Amino acid sequence: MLMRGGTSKGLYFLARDLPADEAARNAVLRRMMGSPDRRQIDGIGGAHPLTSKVAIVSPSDRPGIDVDYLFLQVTVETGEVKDTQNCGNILAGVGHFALERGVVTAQDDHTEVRIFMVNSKSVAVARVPTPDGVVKYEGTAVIDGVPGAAAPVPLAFEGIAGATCGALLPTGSVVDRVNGIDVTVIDNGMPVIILAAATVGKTGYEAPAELEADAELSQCIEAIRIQLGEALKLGNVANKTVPKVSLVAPARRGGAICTRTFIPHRVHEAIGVLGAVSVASACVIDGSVCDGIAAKLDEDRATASLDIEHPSGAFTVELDFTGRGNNTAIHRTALLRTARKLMDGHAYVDEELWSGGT
Ligand code: NQM
Repeated sequence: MLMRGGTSKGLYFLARDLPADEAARNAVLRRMMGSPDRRQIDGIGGAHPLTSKVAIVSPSDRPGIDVDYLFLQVTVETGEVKDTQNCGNILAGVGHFALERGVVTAQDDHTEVRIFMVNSKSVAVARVPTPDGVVKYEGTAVIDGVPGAAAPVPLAFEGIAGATCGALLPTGSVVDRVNGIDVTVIDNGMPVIILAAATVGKTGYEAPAELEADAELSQCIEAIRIQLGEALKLGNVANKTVPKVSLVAPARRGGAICTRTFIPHRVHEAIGVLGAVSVASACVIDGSVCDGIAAKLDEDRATASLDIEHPSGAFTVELDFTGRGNNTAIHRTALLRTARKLMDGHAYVDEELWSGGT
């Protein structure tokens, strides 16, 4: 099934419909998407990292969990298939897909689908509208970065802090200095390196294409990523999709903070779901790079609803938290997405790929 999940688009499969062998599965997926090729002309991928994504869904045997969701990124230019990151946008369609395929039984009005996110070994709960037991896509919810309106899908997350790097603040510090630039490294579901746009000579309000065209900036960001990748025990991240890098600046449209996010070699047209959650989390941590740039929160705060501005609008993240600075703990994260079924059918790849050919 081809679905839009949040501001991304991808192919959704039941695990049993793909080859069990990982190499054969990846060969099928890259061929189906049309990679390696910048235009993905011989496949159904959308020729951008945000539209070259895959969700693999299976019934779960974990207690209290309905389905397991494995996210795979098919790298447009190289055809590599990577499972190193999670994706909260594609996640937005997983509940609908599981209901459509009969893996989960619809309740009346809405169905809560409990999803184990295999990449980050953490749990998300999607509240899918199912009036009269039928998945509903039409509605009045609007998310920035997607034209029009659709049915709302509230998502809540459990246990996402440190999902990839082991701790909310994986370096153990609220701020680190790398190559002379202050950064906050944070992992609340997605490892993100945050730096003030001004420290790399940017306003933070540039268009994604303008940032992508700046070779000097790309080199500077990549050098920081590579150094921190080693420090975070992620190995050589030159060829990995994490950590992401967000440049932050004061909000311009009444939100909490403004972002431009490298994912990491293209600049996001909006911001990833868990990427936004990680930036929002840094906004509630005293002394982080966001402190002094983000809108001030009340002193005795324990919850926050933060509008994370991005190139195509803003993304609202709700957080419940305790503690301050290095001792901050985030207990609840919730947000709103929409998703839409676009197409359901057969995609064709060379016969021999199904049996393990490359
Ligand atoms: O951060 C893009 C997207 C994403 C990831 C990326 C995402 C997330 O917008 O949870 O959703 O950062 O590669 O799909």
